[in-house]
Amino acid sequence: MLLGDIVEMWHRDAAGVFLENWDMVGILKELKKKINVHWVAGNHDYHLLKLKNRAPHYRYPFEFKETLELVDGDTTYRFMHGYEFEYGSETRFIKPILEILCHVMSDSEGVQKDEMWAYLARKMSDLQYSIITERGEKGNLKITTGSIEDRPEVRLKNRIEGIERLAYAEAKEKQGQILVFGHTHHAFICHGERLVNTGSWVNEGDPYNTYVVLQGGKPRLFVYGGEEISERKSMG
Ligand SMILES: [Mn+2]
Repeated sequence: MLLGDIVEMWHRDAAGVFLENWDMVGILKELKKKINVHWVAGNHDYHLLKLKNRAPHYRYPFEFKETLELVDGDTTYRFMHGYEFEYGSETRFIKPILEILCHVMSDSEGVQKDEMWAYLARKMSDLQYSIITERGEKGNLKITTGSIEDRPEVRLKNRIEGIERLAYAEAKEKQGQILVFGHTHHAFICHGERLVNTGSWVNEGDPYNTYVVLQGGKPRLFVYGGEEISERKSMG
């Protein structure tokens, strides 16, 4: 199960990023001969949802899903990337914007930001500036500003708790389900083991290179080539 943001389509030409990562695609295609490989799209590779297999005309090596449920005995594992928990009720408005960001094709002449990207990022930043307001602890109005250009660990730093709280509320709602998400780069399994974050393979998180094994209704979190993370996070 690949849980989204596998490739960065916001800052890169969509064809270029896959050419550059062709070895990864090859490895996944090989893996597909032995096991089922599922790919849930994230906010940075959102455009993949548009790639639908329509034989005999279009044949992609994977089906790309927005969410996916897999049943294992009495347990249903529900997979989603998790950007929905960042955007909350704004999710339906942000989706067309995610799609546009994937289309910017912004590595023209090998630079990270072309004019179109710079323009959109500025517009998006203005938009974020006006909508991200929240109440502080003591009822004080707190205005948090952020830019879509910030790297995830900067952009999400003060928001991870809120994202995790929304994800936990979602997980609690559905009995017999384990909700598995990513997006925040912050790996954990909650007390009661109803909510799991798989972490990331970008070397910014602590720990990173984490993965989750789901078997018999029980999630387990590991560092690749390292130990199992057996502590469980209190969600209040
Ligand atoms: Mn994401």
